[in-house]
Amino acid sequence: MTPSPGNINTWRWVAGVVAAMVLLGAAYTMGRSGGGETETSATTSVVAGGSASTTSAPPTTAADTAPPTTTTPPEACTTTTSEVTTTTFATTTTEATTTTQATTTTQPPDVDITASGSVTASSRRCGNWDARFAVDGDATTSWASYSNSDAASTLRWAAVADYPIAAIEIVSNAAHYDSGFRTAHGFETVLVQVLDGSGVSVWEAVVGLEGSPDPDVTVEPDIVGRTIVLTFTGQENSSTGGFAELRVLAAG
Ligand SMILES: [Ca+2]
Repeated sequence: MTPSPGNINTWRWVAGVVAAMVLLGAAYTMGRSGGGETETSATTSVVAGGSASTTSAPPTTAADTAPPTTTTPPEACTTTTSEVTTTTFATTTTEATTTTQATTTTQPPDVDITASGSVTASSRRCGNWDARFAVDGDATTSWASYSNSDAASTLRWAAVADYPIAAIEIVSNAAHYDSGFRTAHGFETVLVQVLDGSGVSVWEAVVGLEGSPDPDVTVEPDIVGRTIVLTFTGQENSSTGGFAELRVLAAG
């Protein structure tokens, strides 16, 4: 049988309906199987005149949804420190610095050379009054002249070699053992001379012997000599006069 045009249209309509149903079924199946993803578009508002970029928020993770962590507050510090430091400084510094600078230029002492010479006198009184009593080291004995009061009396000390004559001392009769000879038995002046080896005077001095007893005399020729001559004038007694000791000192 030949289909009529009316039947043909009917069949076309039915076929279209069936096709549509098939497509709908297929589409439903795809949606159920998860083959499609649902996209969520973020809404972006663009203000007129401006620009904006959109960054999708990262997917939420489990950590982001973890409950808040409970933090234990720190404990109070109860540390007790007991440090008693006792430092005793008992430093005693005693500085007893004594600096003694006694710079003394000590010259050697003079040397008594009286015994190195021999003595002679222009005259002598009888008894224990000769010239050696003027160099015996005893102030209680004396040499005494035997002469007129207006004459000069001499006593000579002579060595056999030259000496650096540092000092010459003359000791009076003040300590004589005979108290009657201690006064009024001296002289008024004495000339002290130092002679060299040839007998020439190289040093001399006149010393006054005022008073009675006579004063002790010290002269310091500080010269080299060999002989010493003492010349006394102004005898206090009419017939005699003298002195106790002659000391000759040489430089050390
Ligand atoms: Ca004497």
